[in-house]
Amino acid sequence: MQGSRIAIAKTKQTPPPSARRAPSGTPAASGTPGAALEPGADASSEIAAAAPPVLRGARIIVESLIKEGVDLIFGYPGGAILHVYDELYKVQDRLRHVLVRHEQGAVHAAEGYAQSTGKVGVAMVTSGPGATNVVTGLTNALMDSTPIVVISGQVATTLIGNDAFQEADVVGITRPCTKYNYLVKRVEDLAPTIKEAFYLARSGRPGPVLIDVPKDVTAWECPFVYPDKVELASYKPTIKGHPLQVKKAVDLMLNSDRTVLYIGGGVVTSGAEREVYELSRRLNLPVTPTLMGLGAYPPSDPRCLGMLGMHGTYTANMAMAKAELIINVGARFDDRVTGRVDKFALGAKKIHIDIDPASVNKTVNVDIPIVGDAKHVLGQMLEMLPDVPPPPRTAWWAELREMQARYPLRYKDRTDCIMPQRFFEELARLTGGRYICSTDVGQHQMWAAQYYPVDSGRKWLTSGGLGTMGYGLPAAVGAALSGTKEPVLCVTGDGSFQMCIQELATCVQENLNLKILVMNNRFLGMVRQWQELLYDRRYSEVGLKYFPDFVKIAEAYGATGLRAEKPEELRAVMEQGLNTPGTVLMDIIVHKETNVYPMIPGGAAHYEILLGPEDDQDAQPRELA
Ligand SMILES: Cc1ncc(C[n+]2csc(CCOP(=O)(O)OP(=O)(O)O)c2C)c(N)n1
Ligand SMILES: [Mg+2]
Repeated sequence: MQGSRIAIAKTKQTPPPSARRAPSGTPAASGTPGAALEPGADASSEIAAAAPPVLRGARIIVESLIKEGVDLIFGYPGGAILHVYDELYKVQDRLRHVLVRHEQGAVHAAEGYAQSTGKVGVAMVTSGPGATNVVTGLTNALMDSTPIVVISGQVATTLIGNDAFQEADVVGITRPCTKYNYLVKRVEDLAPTIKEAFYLARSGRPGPVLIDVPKDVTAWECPFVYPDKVELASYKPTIKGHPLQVKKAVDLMLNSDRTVLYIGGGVVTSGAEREVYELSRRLNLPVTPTLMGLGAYPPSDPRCLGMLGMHGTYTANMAMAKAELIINVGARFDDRVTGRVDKFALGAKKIHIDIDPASVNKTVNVDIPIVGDAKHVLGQMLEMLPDVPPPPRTAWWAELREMQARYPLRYKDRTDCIMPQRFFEELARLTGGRYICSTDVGQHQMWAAQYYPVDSGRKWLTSGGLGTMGYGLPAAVGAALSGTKEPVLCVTGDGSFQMCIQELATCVQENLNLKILVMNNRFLGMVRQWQELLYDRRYSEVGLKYFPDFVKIAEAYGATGLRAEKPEELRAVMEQGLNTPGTVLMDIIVHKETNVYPMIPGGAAHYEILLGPEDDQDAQPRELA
């Protein structure tokens, strides 16, 4: 985590203090933000006409957001951010605010919006508890390289450090979980800071940026000019790969047989799907995506080995263990992928393409590091490749095909209860993987990753790095508000769903076309699985002894609730749920004690992968709750 935060040397140009005006009294009195700009007026035309309009800080914030092209923000108001909410009220026709029910929901919604659109997601919260509630979301976005900007209110500059009401050291608290953060103490700094924040959030390795704005700064006035560029001498992300490194990598690729293309979320971020496909096609390379890279390569393509990692396919993991060359594009050798690092892919040379220099040689030393944007670097590689037919790699493919035939993803279906894998197969069959799908964290997430054939990286929303239970529903809210016409799926667990369940109100309030599928195993299933396998079945606090009736909860919030308990009900309930307009919750009761396989236990090597029992040993469900 330490390496994730960027260091920036500041050379900021700000207008002279004389440009600043004293606050013009009470919030009510300062409600008209500079005579030059009436509510709803277009600041840009005013600016072009004459001297810049004098606006109060709150108005500068909303005008700056509009200048950045933001038309939707997620948030929750409070005292310290009141001036800004007052301005939001006046620009409703240009900047839509969606009221969530918890600030964590606002940040995850901004993440879901960002992930599904490629744009920067924005959240706005008040000081103190409002701001501390965003810490999980910021950390989640940092780990998964999601571009978001969070604006938090702060107590007035005169009160900072006084233990004032709803004061928290938000810059201190969020320093390790943001790509960068700011405390803005002068109204003149607001517009340049917002410009810079958006640039930092979306450039290089994207990530979360927080801007903490004291209440008096939002009341002060100054001329509003939105900068048209950002100059940061010490922050210049490398886009183009070093030509010599690229050449070395291409030579190695051309001279290696047992090669694997290992792709991560960076492929989605840089929009390098086509280049990855081309590289795989022209070199006849097997491809394995990480959890974050799902959708970046067509799952039905014969060269796709399926997901890699702790619950990845046997073939994908063993391909890494047996490879002589691994080409990592936009992934970060996460421990869920490498397993035991000192035993990881010992026979393989490694090429690593990553835009973040801090991610290179961090956990795994590589032979050819290439810092640069994945799309750009792969483009350089494709240009260097000779125009010859793809190499057959006959022995390598034969070995991989044999593994695939021997150890496919499999499970034993049952007639007396719904097997979790059956749930996902049915969902895949009904949707073809074409809908945006968010997940929560746990067994359902892994089965979704294994069975939901998502056809684009931007349609797959999951908390990979942090593994945040509670992410799924608000992330789906953000995606559903991104302009998609199709339904958005949220696959969640009975535990995870209860972590941000309050966002059901946001779904109904916004009349979202959202289909929530609760894979209800009455357990914190993934933890139970570990306790079963690694703690001799001592189930410690993983059986949800009380759980509410999710159908009634959905109805209480004004959504539609459906339930399937028997295998013969599954398809009909899913069909009905997917075809019912608005927000629908499907409570799917599945077998309680099924495990996700394959599984590489934490700290084990790839070759220590555990396979599922061919015959289901969970045939007799054990009651524990
Ligand atoms: C906020 C948070 N707390 C705790 C965990 C640890 N954890 C990982 S998976 C899991 C169980 C999730 O249960 P559920 O949502 O029902 O999913 P299932 O595994 O049963 O599919 C827990 C507690 C976590 N990932 N996130
Ligand atoms: Mg569960």
